[in-house]
Amino acid sequence: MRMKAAVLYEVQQPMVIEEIELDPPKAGEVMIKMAATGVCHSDVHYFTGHMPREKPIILGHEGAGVVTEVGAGVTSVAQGDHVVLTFLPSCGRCRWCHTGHPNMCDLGAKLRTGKMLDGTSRMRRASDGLEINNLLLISTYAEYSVCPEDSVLKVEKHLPLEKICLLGCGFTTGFGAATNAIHIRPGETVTVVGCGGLGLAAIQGAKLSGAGKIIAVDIHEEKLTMARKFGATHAIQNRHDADAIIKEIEEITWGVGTDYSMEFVGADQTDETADIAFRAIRKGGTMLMVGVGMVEKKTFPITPADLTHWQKTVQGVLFGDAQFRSDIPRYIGLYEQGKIDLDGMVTRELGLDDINGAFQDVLAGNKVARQVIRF
Ligand code: CXF
Ligand code: ZN
Repeated sequence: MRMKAAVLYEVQQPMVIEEIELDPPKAGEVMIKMAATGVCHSDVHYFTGHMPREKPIILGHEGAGVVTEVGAGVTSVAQGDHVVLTFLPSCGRCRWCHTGHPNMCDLGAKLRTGKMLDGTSRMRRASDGLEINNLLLISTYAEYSVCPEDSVLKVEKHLPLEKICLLGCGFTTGFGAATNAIHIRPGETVTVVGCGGLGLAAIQGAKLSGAGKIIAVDIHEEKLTMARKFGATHAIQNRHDADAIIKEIEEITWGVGTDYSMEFVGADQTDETADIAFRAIRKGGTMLMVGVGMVEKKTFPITPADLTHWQKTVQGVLFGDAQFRSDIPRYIGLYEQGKIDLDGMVTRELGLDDINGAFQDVLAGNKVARQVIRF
């Protein structure tokens, strides 16, 4: 079948909206008519080349839609079902899926190829048959996605797909970091460095866990305003003076530092923001590294003594350490009770044709929490 999609041919060049020929799902795959997809900073890292990928490629890695067709052997969804698409499939059979960490599923090793799990592609340029790579098996910047059954989760039909699409990456990554990877006790203190979509979700997680002080740090004043709205008790503008920021955090925490910190920047400022997050925590505290960006650059600015003398822990977290088949339903429950705010995270809705402008707005950094493309 034919569909419209946004194709990236070269880094930092506008994506081209064009006709793509999409093959039907093979065994274990499903076809989804996309309803909505979020613009995540990781997509922008693929666009800028900070996270290299084979091109041409259709980006987009969080979404929601309706199943239109299923391949042989598919059992968990059927035509007409509503689903959330996630960027990390879970096979349910590997060691990691079996030990409570489907976010580390062995299928992750196959996500970089741009091909489906059988090594072939389902997408070709309609005009000449040129093969198009997929992103993380789901390529959601397209009217339809053919992806593995293992990448989708059935959800109830009354839910707004243009909001719950955030559960496929951004919200779950941030909220899960704050609520799965660490266990904040009521009254404990947290520093959140980087207050885009992920950071704001983490602030919601920290608040719901009963954190006593949630200190938001960001370059942009607008992001700090949003951070306060989602539960930050303190906001510090990052004017590239780490010493001043740490001094302020010490003042807020009676000279102790926070129990936890989370770093959500992961871009070319990581050496600065990781330094802030690391120094923000108290003796024996835990820092979570969640942001990704300059994946090939070594930026982590600490010495062994920084760890040992203060007995600090630094932990990486992927996809919020989430078990998406049980965590996403939990988050939906919290959303329906009004305990988490997905609606407020969506700062703007747009069409697929607006995608290049949406990426520029992410790069500008100050305007948006999450932009959602509706089909
Ligand atoms: C990332 C994590 C690394 C792979 C791409 C997606 N998470 C959030 O965007
Ligand atoms: Zn993402």
